[in-house]
Amino acid sequence: MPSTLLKNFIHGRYVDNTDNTRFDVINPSTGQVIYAVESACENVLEQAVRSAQEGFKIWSKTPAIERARILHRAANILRERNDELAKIEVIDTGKPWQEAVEVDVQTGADAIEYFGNLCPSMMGEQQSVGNDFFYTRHEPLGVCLGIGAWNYPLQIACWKAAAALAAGNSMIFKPSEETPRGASLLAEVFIQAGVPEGVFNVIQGDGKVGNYLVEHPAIAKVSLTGEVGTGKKVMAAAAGTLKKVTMELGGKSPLIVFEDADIDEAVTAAMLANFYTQGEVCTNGTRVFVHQDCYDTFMERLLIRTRDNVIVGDPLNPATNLGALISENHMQTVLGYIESGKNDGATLAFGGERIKPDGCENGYFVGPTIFTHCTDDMRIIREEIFGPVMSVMTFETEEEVIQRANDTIYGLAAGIFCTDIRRAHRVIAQLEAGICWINAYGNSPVEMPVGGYKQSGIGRENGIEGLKSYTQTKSIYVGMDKLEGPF
Ligand code: TXE
Repeated sequence: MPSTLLKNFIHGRYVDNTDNTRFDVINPSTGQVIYAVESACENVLEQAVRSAQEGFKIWSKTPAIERARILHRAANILRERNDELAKIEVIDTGKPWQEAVEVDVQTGADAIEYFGNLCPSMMGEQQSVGNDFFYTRHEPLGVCLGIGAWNYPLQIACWKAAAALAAGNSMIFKPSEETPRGASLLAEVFIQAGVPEGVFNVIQGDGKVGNYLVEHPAIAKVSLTGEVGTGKKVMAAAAGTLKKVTMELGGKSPLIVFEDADIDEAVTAAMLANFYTQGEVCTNGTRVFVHQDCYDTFMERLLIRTRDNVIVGDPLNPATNLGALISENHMQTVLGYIESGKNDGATLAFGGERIKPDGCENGYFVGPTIFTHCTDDMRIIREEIFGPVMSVMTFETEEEVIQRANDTIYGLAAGIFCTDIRRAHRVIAQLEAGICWINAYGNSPVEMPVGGYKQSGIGRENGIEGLKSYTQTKSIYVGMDKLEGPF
């Protein structure tokens, strides 16, 4: 495949579109076009559906142990190609090499291995009812649609494909138009590992291309990772054919630091939850509530470590730990939020500027930014910024901070730092969030189901629950006595 033009991947090969629509992909750290992509036209989309239906017929009848074997091979190939694939993620997303080389490919491979392990464990139940009995079958759904966001392109494709394929489905995957390559490379790896043609197709394009398949009657389920607004559009479009949906959406999550917390760990968590992947992580703890009794110590250490330890630069430089935002538009959005924080009266305690690192002067970098003296009504407190912008507030009582933490339409994640174990479990049980951490932040092992409360999502990815979301249960009742009736 020439590196300058990426096409749609259908039935084991790259295919031409018939309307010549294309779009460019830009390296966020340089602002340069790196390759062009052919958008999927209607012909290509219908080809993808027919191919996925063919693939489903074969794959759903492939013994689970064989599906497991093939998925394990795919996981091993991903691990062998870790560095090559990580570099592609860095160039497409602008995220630091030091993250991608450790996280993006490995967490994708882990998911494929984990769901491969679960394959043969998928069993039905049986129960006697008098002389009769019933049993259940957990059957695949058919052709599923995965739609990815741009912050973890390969990982998101792996997380959706792993569960879908393990359950015996086929999947058509549309990556974000910002970061198309990772999913295509996964499709190549699956073919190399022995996944039959059509079981995992990759189509390219924007929301319109995605919407075509969301509305398509042959698609049984949609799994979206994206913004809340997109989730509402996709769910509405899916309603036309009553598709199953899994929605992994945005958040504005609280990170609560109690007065008995280990302050150094709490500072580490706050920096991870706001500056890792330059803040482009859905579960980020962007509302940092610090108890008034430890606020001064927390802020002193946070500012010193932000000044001394955050290195903004060329994402390919192993020393860089804060990379470029995904696009010029998104950089302007983040800078706009910073302006709104200042206009609303928050104190800009650190950063707030566009950065032009040596050699990356045309890249889309915003430095680590910290607001203090924020109030709950400010836009930077109510809306997802999806950039390296931390908003810090103080609180006095447990009841107060729980009420304020829950005062949001979102409910994706939450973190607590304290040493009083009773308080930790008492408070976390009252927080309206689906992914929670106590004295930790951001870890998301594939064994753990993840997903949001309230408007942050529907359903769960990963864990056994993630596998079940790609099956449907059939109950079969067997009459063992002569059937009688009143008619
Ligand atoms: O999302 P967008 P982005 C969230 C994160 C942030 C967002 C950033 O919180 O809100 O994702 O990613 C396609 N019909 N999460 O900007 O714009 C679009 O082409 C069908 C949460 O990419 O919503 C892209 O492929 N498809 C997550 C995808 O939707 C449509 C973790 C997402 O685009 C469409 C990571 C339409 N009408 C990021 N409109 C979690 N909770 O785990 C757009 N798309």
